[in-house]
Amino acid sequence: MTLAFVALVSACNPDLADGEPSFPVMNAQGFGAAGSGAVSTASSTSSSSTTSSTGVSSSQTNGGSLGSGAAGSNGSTGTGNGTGGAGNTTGNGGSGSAGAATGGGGTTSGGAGAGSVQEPPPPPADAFFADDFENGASGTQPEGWTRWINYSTNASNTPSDPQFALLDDQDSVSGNQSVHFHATGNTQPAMLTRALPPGTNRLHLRVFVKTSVQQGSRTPDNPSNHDTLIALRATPNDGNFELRFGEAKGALGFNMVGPGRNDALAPLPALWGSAPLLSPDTWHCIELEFSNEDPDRPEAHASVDGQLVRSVTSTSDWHVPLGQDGQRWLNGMFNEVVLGWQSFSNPPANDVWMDDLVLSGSPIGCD
Ligand SMILES: [Ca+2]
Repeated sequence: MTLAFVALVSACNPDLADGEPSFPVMNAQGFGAAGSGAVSTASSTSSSSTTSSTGVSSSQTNGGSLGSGAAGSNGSTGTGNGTGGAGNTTGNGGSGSAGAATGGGGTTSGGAGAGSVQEPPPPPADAFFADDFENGASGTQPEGWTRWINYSTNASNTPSDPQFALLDDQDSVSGNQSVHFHATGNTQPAMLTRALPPGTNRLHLRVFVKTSVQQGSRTPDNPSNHDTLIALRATPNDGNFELRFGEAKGALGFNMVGPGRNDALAPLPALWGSAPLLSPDTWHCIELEFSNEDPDRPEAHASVDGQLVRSVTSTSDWHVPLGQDGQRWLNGMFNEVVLGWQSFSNPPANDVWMDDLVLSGSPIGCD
């Protein structure tokens, strides 16, 4: 809570294979200091009847006791039909609600920029896993997860390690804790993995993420190519067969490795370095959807704070041609879900916090 470049450069550091070590609408959840209200916009769908106004949260601070919604404008005559914007959490927020209605100009009122933390919505009925990272003591590995740190499920995982993935009571969306991923070493992963139910071919994932390093809208450096926050993995304890979401050449996007996947990136080069982005040090709601119900038409979609930021629905959405085994690029990927941080960019170090993960067969939502 993301230009044009040379098209066929290697997706990764040419000296490093990926698998080789050497290497809530805006739902920021804030805690602490007061946040600022967001601006709501009002639009008229016709000149005579309906006014709708949708609150859009803008940037937020980390904290918020009380955000106030700003006034919308330009309500027109007619029936107010506004949608209350989410003043979720943090100090963000407010938003506009109803274009009011009578006779003359409609009005838009600032919505609730409530200072209290808004808990995420309950998981949908077909959710099969949720973790608010409240179980276990701060500084310990979350229960039910396997670590994948320094390319090993057996690596040390303590607060003094250069890479760790541990519960943290210093920040959270829900409750008092989140999971904190810390990485300092080049290309070294600080990650947790968890098996998916056998037979999964559609996955919706919702998680709140705060990253110290901005993701998206960054000029790709050399060898900057991709950073992973969330992934699907084909084989336990193997980072060489994955579909990843994070940053790809300075833009929010996907990267994949494995047979015929060719370290492909999405978006295409024309969008490398472009927005949207994950602003740093801010909680963002990330929603991913992966569908392989028709293996000939796999799809991956990513949304941030309720806005779709990237879709891959065709092999031509990848920046390089795929091999034969890559044509059905989601085949075999639904064995594990991976959370954390791994960077093939420069600098690679980062601190990432995540909270309120839900895995489901249907959309989950942010607020
Ligand atoms: Ca929590």
